[in-house]
Formats: sequence, structure tokens, C-alpha cells
Amino acid sequence: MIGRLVAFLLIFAAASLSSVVQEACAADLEIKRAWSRVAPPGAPVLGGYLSITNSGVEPDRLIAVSSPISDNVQIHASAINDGIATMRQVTDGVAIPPGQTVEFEPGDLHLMLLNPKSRPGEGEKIPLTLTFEKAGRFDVELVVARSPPEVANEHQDHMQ
Ligand SMILES: [Cu+2]
Repeated sequence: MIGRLVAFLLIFAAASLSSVVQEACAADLEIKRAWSRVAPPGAPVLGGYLSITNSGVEPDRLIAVSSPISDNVQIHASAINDGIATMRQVTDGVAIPPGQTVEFEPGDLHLMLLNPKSRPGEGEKIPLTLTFEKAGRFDVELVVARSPPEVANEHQDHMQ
């Protein structure tokens, strides 16, 4: 009985050790260009756009998104069917393959914050938590803007 318990504890210790290693890999994900378009008063949804780069060697998966200003943040995919723009909710997460960047942008994959409790104005920020299968939770801020952040700004951010 005691032998079994020791074996169990050893397995448990090994398991928690591997989760520590996985957390270290969190640095393999980089989230950039996080923004939201200025919404009109009373808008029923806010859009969220960002890019996620996986510079590691393991695939990861975005599995959940949350925000204090919306009880329901969804991942959507846009498509054009018979000339009509449509979107559907993506419920099984989004793969972030190693060595690749996945873009969430208008007219493509995007985030939607349903029934927002507030609609921040231009230049304000919307807190967002992204949960990845392996890398865990990332807190980011969507900057509210009228158009996507310039690539030039992105380079400036890099130099800081
Ligand atoms: Cu949508």
C-alpha cells in the first residue's frame, strides 16, 4: 500500500515537473498588434484583432478568450458565401502551428466581444485574457483604434 502511494507521488512529481517545463515554453508565443475598432454607441458587439506567433517547435492551440467587459467572448471565422459575408463561431479553438503566425483580422478570423458592458473610446484599452492549451494564460490589451496599427509602430515596439 505504501509502495503504491510512493509510486503515485513519484508519478505526480514527474507530472508537475513536466508542467513547469511547459510553462517555460509560454515565451514561445508572442502576441502583437492587438486592437479593437472604435465602436458606435450601443454597438452589440466589439471586434478584437491580433496576431499570435509561435516561435517554438510545439504546436499550441488557443482554446478560450475572456474579458472583464464581456461575459461572452467568441472566436469567429468570416467567409464569403454566394457573395454574402457571413461568420460562424469557432468552438474547437484555433491551432497555432510552430514557426507560424496566425492573424486575427477584419474579414478573417476574429474575436467578438458580445454585449459589451462598456465601449472604450479611441486610444483606450480593453483587457483580454487568452488561454492556450499548452502555454496557459496570456493577458493582453486591445488598443481601440479606427484602423489597424501601423507595421512601423510594431517595429518601434520591438526596439523598446
Ligand atoms: Cu464575428
